[in-house]
Amino acid sequence: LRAHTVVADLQEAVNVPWFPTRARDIDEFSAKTLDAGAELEADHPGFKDAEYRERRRMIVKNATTFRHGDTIPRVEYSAQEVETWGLVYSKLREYTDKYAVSAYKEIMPLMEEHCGYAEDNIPQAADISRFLHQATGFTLRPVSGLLSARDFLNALAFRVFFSTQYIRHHSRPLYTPEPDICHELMGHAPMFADPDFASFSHEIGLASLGASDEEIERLATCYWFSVEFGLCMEDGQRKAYGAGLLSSFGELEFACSPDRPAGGRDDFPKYKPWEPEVAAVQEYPITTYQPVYFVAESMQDAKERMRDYCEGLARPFGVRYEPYTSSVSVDRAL
Ligand code: HBI
Ligand code: FE
Repeated sequence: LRAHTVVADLQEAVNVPWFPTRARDIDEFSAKTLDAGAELEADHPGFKDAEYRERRRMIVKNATTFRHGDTIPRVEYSAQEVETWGLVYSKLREYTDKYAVSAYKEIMPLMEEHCGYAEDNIPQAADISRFLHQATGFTLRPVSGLLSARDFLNALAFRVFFSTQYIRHHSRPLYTPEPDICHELMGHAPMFADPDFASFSHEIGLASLGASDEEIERLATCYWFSVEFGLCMEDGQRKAYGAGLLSSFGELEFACSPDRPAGGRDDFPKYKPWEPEVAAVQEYPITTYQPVYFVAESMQDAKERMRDYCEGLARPFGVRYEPYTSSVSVDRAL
């Protein structure tokens, strides 16, 4: 209650954008998708498939009615959906064995055991959410489409990760223009069971609360080069922890293949050490493989550098996370 009063005062005094201070405040913006959510662009592989579009509308209903604390409704996936999942799953299991960080490789068998991950079964968000909550306090929350970067990052401050429940179109099993369950559940979910990665993501979330539009842009770019496309050294080799890599075997190999000559070639990526202040302003394409990757020394080092960057941000107030109540308290003095 006190945090709420302080936030209202702050907004009036210094023009700080509204931000959630309790996990249940996420209900206020969880349905504010940028596109129509269930509607598809003309170049989407499922655009002309009326049955696919109806299926998407059904599935995203879960997201629009969901309230904080609810159990995520189960989706009964069709044989065709399971087949698409199976194709992606078997391919990615093979490549992540080679190129994923060890945390991912240790967590994945646990998710097969406890969350129903299998080639012939699509795991349920409800089971994954329960598993993650026990591991690091993270939970999943269903979402119907893309949110603004601010809203999406704000949820991370409460250890909440927005996750779609629909799958890509069966005509292009190895391609998707947007997040789908293959990306969320194979790419993102396992990493949230890792304590250092969870804290890393939480730091970005806390820094995004009430941040300026410019700072949101920089934090979203840090997110891109870490949570989506981050690499980390292990035993002298580059391994992937970013979900954009872990859910794309083609780019995973492109980014982590060990035979990249020093000095590089134009068609090979460039590698830079993970420094959030550098990553925050690095340009990037969204429709091709990344020309630049940032490589952390370890997940712990990535987290500490992210925390240092966030501590250096100028905000006219401080926030502190209160784990017992999943809320943030706001201090005026800074
Ligand atoms: N919304 N549902 C959803 N999923 C994302 O991965 C996502 C988003 N909105 C914004 C966003 N990602 C990016 O801007 C991140 O860099 C924050
Ligand atoms: Fe993602």
